[in-house]
Amino acid sequence: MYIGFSEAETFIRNCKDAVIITHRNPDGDCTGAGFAMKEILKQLGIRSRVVCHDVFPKRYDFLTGDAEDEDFEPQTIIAVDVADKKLMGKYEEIYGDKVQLCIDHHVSNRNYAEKTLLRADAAAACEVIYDLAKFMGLKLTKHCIECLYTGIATDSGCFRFACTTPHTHEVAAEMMREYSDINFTKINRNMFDVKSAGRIRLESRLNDMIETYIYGKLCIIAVTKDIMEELGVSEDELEGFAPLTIQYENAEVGIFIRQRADDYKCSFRSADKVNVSEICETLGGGGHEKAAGCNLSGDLEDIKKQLIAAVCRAL
Ligand SMILES: [Mn+2]
Repeated sequence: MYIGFSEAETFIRNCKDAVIITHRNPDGDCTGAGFAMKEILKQLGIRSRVVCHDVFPKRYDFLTGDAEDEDFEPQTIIAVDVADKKLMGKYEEIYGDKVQLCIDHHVSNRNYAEKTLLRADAAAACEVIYDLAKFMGLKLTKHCIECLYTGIATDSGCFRFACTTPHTHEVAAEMMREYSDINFTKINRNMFDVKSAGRIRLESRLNDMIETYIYGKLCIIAVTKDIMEELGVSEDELEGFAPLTIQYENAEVGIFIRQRADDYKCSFRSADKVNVSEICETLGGGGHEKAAGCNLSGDLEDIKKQLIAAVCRAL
């Protein structure tokens, strides 16, 4: 059931001992949303812990903090930025059918939770949480704002992607005005400019690996386990490279493929007109109009053929 802010507020104020679930392959938005939510609940005197199928990447250490989680039997299950319970990974089995409140911004949200606060026009789940906290009249902590700002900045590609609305800028402006002691420039530098030596080497290697199809309208980069091993990079270091696939001036669609234990994760990007969420839905995935994904298993060359055919149909 879809709910609005006031019902979400009632739920949050009355919940206790919460588990907050984020999606696998955590990005800045689900990490920020999870830990902002934890901070908000703490402010309300409610215990919670944030869980994720994967380990949160090191660059989000400033959001996750190092406080030990309290041990409690959860009474409340909340999901943030999780469009589909499948994205919970190992937590799907435990909590997948028990989510009481989902806060999300994906058009493709599967409505798997008892109550869903969905704002498909928000640039990030963090933008929804900020609006909700404002609605609730809460004065957020500095750390909470750092979490929320990071989620909005990362999901909007530093306020460049089409999901960025006037309201997104207004939220960021409000944050900067009211929390002048936060180093927003540093957050953006760390999220967008700072790279490990391995990542820099990887980026140049990935640029060399761009394959073009359909008269250059489709660009694919496929990273196999062998290449990861050769470059000495871990899987979480491959986050955020999908935009490389739409750098070419003629590119309409880009697909960044990475090999995982038993399948290939395919991240789609649209340069302008093509709705990649629709393409991904035909392949069992989903996401946003301009950024979506799906997971395919089998032989890499066969997968590429399947992807090229799907993009061809959409062009
Ligand atoms: Mn998000």
